[in-house]
Amino acid sequence: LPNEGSTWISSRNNTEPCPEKPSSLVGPVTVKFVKSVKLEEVQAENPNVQLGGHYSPPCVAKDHVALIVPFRHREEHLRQLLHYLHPFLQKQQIDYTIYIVNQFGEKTFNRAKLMNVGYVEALKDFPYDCFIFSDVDLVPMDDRNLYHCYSQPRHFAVAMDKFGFRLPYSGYFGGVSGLSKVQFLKINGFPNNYWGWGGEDDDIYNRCVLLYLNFLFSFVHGTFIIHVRNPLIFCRITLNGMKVSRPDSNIGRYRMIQHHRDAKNEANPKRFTQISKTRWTMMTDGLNSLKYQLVKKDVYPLYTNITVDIETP
Ligand code: UD2
Ligand code: MN
Repeated sequence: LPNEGSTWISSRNNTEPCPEKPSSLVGPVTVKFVKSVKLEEVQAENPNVQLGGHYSPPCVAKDHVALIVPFRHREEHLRQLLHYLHPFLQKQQIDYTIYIVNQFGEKTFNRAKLMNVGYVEALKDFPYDCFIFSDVDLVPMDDRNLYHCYSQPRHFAVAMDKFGFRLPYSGYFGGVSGLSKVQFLKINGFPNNYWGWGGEDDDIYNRCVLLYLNFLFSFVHGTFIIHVRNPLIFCRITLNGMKVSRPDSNIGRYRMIQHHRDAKNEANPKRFTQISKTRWTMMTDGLNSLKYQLVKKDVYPLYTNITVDIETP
């Protein structure tokens, strides 16, 4: 692994910062899931990707991105994702590594907890400052949708084919999202308690905006006076307030590989009550309460695999 003798070769003898908008971008890219993909082919097509699924552009990138994918039994989807994503990210001149976080065993799936594990384990390899969380079955259709971090938590997958290329509701945060390390720490990471399908993305959305709402709330209820009298508190709360940022819907376009609901990922019946309580649960459920057993970590040519036992509800 990179921190053990550092096997990654930095192409940064160049000290030029990467451009805001690389000239290699073309806009819409064709995404078709027709033939099945072989990993050897993807490897041959991407000679500049280094062991573990790492790439450094020939310029100094703004952030170091860990791209984290929650995973179990979706091998064909993973091959498609790697086939499209590696060329996409290199064209964008992103400094990145792809992490596949594979849930060990056959118990109920937990997407958000796997993403927390990805965050913690990636940081053991390298001091990443940006984390992008992506479903394994979502492929971006426009290379201007830049996979780096923004001044606010980013929701990338705004226009998916399965929702008629529109945002299904204004608080939607599913599919692909990205937070800087600072933003991720502010919200105590993601929830660990959403077992099965659904709700965890809304909880994450709540975590991001509640800090902001909490500020407005105290503003309305007069605590604001105290905040004004005590500029330290005022500044702290104001700075914590976050909003979600998004690309234009003509740029944030995605195709999802069609699939059925997986076994052991049935809809979580508790999700509605859970979402209504984020405000009270977020500071005790998250990164600070994360427990798991690492089963194994392997570096493959196109990605780093983390197999993890996240136990059961
Ligand atoms: C939607 C959201 C997703 C998440 C989910 C609710 C879209 C495109 N995505 O996905 O972000 O909020 O609802 O939990 O609307 N996975 C596996 N193996 C499994 C089960 C899940 O690898 O057995 C992973 C995989 O990365 C998959 C993701 O979890 O893409 C989400 O699961 P899904 O694709 O079955 O759910 P979907 O498409 O409704
Ligand atoms: Mn899906």
